[in-house]
Amino acid sequence: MDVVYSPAQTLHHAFELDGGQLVVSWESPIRAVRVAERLAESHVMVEPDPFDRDLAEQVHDAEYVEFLTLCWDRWSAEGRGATQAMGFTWPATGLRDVRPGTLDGQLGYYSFAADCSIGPDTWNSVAISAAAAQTAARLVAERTETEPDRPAATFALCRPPGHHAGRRQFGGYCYLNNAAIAAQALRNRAFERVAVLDIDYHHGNGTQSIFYERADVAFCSIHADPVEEFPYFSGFADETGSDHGDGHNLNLPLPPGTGPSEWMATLDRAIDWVRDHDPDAVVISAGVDTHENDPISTFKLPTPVYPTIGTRLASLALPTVLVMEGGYATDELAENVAGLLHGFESFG
Ligand code: SP5
Ligand code: ZN
Repeated sequence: MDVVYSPAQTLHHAFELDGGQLVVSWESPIRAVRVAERLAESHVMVEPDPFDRDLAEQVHDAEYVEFLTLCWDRWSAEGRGATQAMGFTWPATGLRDVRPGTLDGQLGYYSFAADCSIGPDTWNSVAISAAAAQTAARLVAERTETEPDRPAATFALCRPPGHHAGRRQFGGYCYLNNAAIAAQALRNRAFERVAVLDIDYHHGNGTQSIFYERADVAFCSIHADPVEEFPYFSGFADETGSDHGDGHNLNLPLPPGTGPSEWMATLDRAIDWVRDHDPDAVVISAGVDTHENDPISTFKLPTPVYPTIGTRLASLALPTVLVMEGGYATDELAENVAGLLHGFESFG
């Protein structure tokens, strides 16, 4: 399969509040560098199309996208360019969800976590990362038209990741929701029903919330139980969708420390659920922070399991956009991602 990626996605770097201190983010540019180097040995690398802002505004509020584009300029115009922009107060329960006029107020209004800052290159990398997902969806749509009997698949090497970003909230290292953008792009083509299957270690709260009331995009996530793990306030098993989306959301939380046999059995449940929804195309939120050496996660998947995961995903036999999400074990990341793709490609 082709890989969509631009080196401009490495320009962004951020800080996160961890253990009471602002530190360099685990979500480092080296992640993309290593994965791209590795995949270039075995795959055709494609440059992303120009960022489609109208498409992004189908899954994000236009005012939020505008905020992201201008945030750094406003921050540096206030003379604060020596640090990165980050909120410090949020409209939590009991407070009013009103949009403030000042930058500090808006940074809180438009985010939900202090693990995600905005610097001089953030918007550039974020837009190009989203464009990688958008382009992968276009390639899958076009290939499905020319070869309808052979399920097309493309890998969007997204960095920064996207699945925590909601309609108007950044957080969890995510600013624009790449997987949601890919799913919407597929919907805008010939695909009537799309399923997003999220295998990142963390719950894809942003993707869930974007599609929660919609029947045309189903969402299923396997992740660490939010009772114990980020994002804490979303990802419980009783979140099943609402309004038109009722029954179109499935969360499969697992305890910290979950190992490969339990995780693979859960993947089989997720795949059965997706198949029951009979989608025309699928988006995989492909995080590999489930790996046993991941520095911020607790699952225990060993490297040799990723090809098996890829093969199972391919057994859906559907047009597929794979979107990279998390994965912070920088020494093993490229091998795990390559293994996932090779396993996918070996199916059939
Ligand atoms: C896309 C994605 O995987 N986002 C994850 C965001 C998680 N942010 C909170 C991380 C808290 C990490 N605490 C680590 C303690 C290890 N010393
Ligand atoms: Zn994650």
